[in-house]
Amino acid sequence: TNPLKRAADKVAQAMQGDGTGPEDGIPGKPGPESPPVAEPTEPREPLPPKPEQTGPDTVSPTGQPTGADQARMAQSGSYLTTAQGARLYDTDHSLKAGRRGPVLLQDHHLREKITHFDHERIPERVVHARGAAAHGTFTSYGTAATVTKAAFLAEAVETPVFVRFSTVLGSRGSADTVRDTRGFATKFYTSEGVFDLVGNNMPVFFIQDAVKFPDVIHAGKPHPDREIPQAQSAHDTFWDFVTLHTEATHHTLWNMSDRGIPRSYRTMEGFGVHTFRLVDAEGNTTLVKFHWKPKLGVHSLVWEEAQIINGVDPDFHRRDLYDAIEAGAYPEWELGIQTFPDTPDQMFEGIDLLDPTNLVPEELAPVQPIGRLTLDRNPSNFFAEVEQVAFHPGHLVPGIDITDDPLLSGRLFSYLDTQISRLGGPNFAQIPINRPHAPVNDMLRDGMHQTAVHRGVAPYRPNSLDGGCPFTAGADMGAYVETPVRVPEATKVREAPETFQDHFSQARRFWLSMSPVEREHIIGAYTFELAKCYEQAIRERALQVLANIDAELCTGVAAGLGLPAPEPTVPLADVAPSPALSQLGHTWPTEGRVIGIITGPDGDLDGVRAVRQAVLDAEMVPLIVAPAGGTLGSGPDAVTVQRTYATARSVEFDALLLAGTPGVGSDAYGSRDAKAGLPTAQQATADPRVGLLLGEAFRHGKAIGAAKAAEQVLEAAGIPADAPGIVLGDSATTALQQVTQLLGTHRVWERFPAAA
Ligand code: HDE
Repeated sequence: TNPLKRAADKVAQAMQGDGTGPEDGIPGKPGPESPPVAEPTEPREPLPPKPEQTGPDTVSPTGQPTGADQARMAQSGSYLTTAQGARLYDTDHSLKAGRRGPVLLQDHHLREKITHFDHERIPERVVHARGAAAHGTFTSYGTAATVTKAAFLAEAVETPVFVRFSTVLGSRGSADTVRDTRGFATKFYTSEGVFDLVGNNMPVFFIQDAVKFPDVIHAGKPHPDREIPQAQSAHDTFWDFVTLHTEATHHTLWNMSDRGIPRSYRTMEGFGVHTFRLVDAEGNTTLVKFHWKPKLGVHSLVWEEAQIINGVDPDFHRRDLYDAIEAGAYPEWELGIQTFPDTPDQMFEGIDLLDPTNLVPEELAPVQPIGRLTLDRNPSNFFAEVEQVAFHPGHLVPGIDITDDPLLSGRLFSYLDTQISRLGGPNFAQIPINRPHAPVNDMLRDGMHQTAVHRGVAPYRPNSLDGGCPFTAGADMGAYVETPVRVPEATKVREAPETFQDHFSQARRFWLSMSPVEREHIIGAYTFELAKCYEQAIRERALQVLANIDAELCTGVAAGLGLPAPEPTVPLADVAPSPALSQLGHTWPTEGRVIGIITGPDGDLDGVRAVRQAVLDAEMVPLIVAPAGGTLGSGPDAVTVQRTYATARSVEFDALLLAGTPGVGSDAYGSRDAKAGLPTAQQATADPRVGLLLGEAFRHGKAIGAAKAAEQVLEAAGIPADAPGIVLGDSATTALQQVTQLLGTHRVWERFPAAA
């Protein structure tokens, strides 16, 4: 018997649609004694590739359209093949000498499959390894056209973008809601080539000179001996470094503030950090700092919430971004610039613009909006897009230039270099997600993973054999021409400018700009992190740094550590607060916020339905929490339960509603016989998990709405009905309106002790 022949016959049979299933003797199929295997055997027409499977690019590295090629690469055919395109009849069994015999080395499919699998992983990013990303569009207002000739910033130009958010310290599989800086990197596929704005969610950096980057990262990463802790700054090496290297003081303070634990990527600001130089068509230059302002406002978690989420849902931010986009709640930011005259000293109001540990208060230089970013499409393949995207601060377009910020200079080297080991060679710009949408016509050739088939014989200039092509363009033809900035006559030194020596006044300004609750959170964060250090000397040194920022901060942390608060060693700077730095005191849109609707086994279904609809009408996300899964009620009006008491945790909700109150009144909440069906709130009272849900939400400053009669449930959870942010209405639906208003300020801030 020829197994191959029989397999081929089998497939032919299946194609005729007899559908009898596997037979005895087909290699890899069970024998007659085995039960039939339920496995599809009938090939069907391939599904058409999903639109997003065609990838974001429109041209190949050689300028050829790539659509057809990409569709070919999508997994969409009916027959499984090898990488060489040979059809396979079995992928479940190795080729063996007899059923119980040794596996044969000649099994190419086995070797190809395993070899490829063995090499599926690439090195993760040395920093910013953990991230999530989305596609979208940037639409410019044209307001920057007065200061830059960049084509994508002219009026009403739409530019496709890909944005990747990330943490810095953790590895690829680490949790999202750790205390850390977040990356906010945007790739603009402009008509003049790719522009990357590789920023963070904090406007300042730990170091002033790129040569220190390995130091700060080695200090922040897990200890080299035991490789712990993961994705944390709460350990000795980090605090050892940032207390010895006091230029890190300002950034560290940002990390210890609520900015270090964002509620969502959608509620983060982004900053270009460095000062950049914009150039207009006449060659006039303006210094700028880039800002991303989220439409939903800047919101953070509270520390306990962040820690719980790390266990309950380590993918919290990734999931949030993906879900929001799938739900059509497209995240939006406005891009803005602060502009400064390009003076020879590159100072503004006494602030050195080349020092990346400095920010310029918005009160001194307002952020002027120049365009809007909307993220509206999730990646279709995480590896191909999110993992392989390669950003670089040196990917610039005409009209945007760099300054001599020494941190930026080092980055210009690093980002190109790192891709060579991460993406396996110099041709990473040919990977679909990295391909410019502008035509590419370079003379770069060969190398690992070259996928272009270059034509012509003269990849050099000057040449006559290719007719002198390609030609270089002038600035009037859109070439990137560096701005002829004067470099002062100087002597080679390894030294920083005098103005880089002030390490505390900007930190003090940030501290003074915080509201009492935000200060309380900062004190809590420093106390937590330093208490996790083993070395007493490091704690003491950290207190000395804090004393040089502010006495209240220092004494607060010292009290928590049980140590004396030292006196400052530098005069405290006389700086004015910048109210724009505080996250409190504003009202924001609430769309996309998540409302937990808690109900009992026999909750008033109409009430639940009504409040669910009201939440949807308010463009928020209702999640029904019930004792068990499935649906509430039956038939077409049944309400799907999204979370059970066992799977719900307060941290995934922005506010809670106690819903389903049949026959509001004492009867509904107390005296009815359990067997007759417990009303909603009675069940809630009885279940400690609901008590925990309410207690946590209360502690974390979340609005809680309920029908008046649910007061007892709140009481049982230890929540006074007259506490701030507790809304009692005739029904949960009536309470919702006020709950939404409270959500506009993100949290019920009065509940935090500092506000009392
Ligand atoms: Fe980065 N940084 N960085 N960084 N950085 C990287 O590049 C580096 C700095 C930032 O989502 C790496 O492709 C040096 C500041 C983001 O793919 C690497 C210095 C800011 C991302 C690198 C800095 C950033 C990175 C690792 C000091 C905010 C993630 C993988 C001079 C303005 C991009 C990679 C993504 C990634 C080097 C400082 C932001 C090693 C040497 C300041 C958002 O090249």
